[in-house]
Amino acid sequence: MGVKLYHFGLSPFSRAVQMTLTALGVKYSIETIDLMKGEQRTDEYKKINPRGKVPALVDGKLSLGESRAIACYLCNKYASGSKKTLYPSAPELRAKVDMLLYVGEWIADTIVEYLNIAGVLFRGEKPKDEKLADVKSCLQYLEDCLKGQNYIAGDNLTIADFFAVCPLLLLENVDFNDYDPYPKLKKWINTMKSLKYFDEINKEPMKMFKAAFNEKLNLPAAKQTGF
Ligand SMILES: N[C@@H](CCC(=O)N[C@@H](CS)C(=O)NCC(=O)O)C(=O)O
Repeated sequence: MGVKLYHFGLSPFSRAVQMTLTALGVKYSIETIDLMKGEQRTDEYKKINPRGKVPALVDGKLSLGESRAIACYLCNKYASGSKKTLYPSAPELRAKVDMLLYVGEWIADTIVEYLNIAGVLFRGEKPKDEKLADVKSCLQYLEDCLKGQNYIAGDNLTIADFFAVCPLLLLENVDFNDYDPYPKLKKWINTMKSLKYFDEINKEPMKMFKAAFNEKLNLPAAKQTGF
């Protein structure tokens, strides 16, 4: 039956799982669940993920929701050789990655709240400028993590990096490109962008996001950043 990812490209959680699958070299198929059309709410999809959220994964008889649980499962099952560092087994290293996966949820929630994505796309609202300070706290947190190390959980690339970078892309594809106060973060984002599978997973969805979001906001071309 193989591994199947239920996916929607605009979802940072979904793309982080896709990056995990690709980094591990797992063969998988994709079924798009179009959130814009409400496909996550069908009875059929709720049999796969009763929460009605993307992503979800089916691997044989296992159906799994929750992106971080999915990424950890994939590493536990499929990582071999040098790929094991994506989710290290040494308790101290793993604890750090686990912690940063939870932090990744805070980062994603904070960015999504600031951008007010559903409000902008569906209700004619604007981003919540008053939440920008919270976003900056997240950026500073990551900047501090990167002190003396190349990746957020240490010297190796881990799944925590995928879960941190994917929501940040939403930000920079709207109006935020001011990484000057965060030089280590800027370098890390460029390192992430240089991964050979980065563009194939992120580029097209982010173009779509940027076009849809900026059109709703009527942003002048000069303010449009990102890819
Ligand atoms: N904690 C969940 C969150 C998943 C989630 O919120 N997914 C969003 C897309 S980013 C979704 O499916 N939203 C559709 C909805 O709420 O109807 C995870 O990490 O998988």
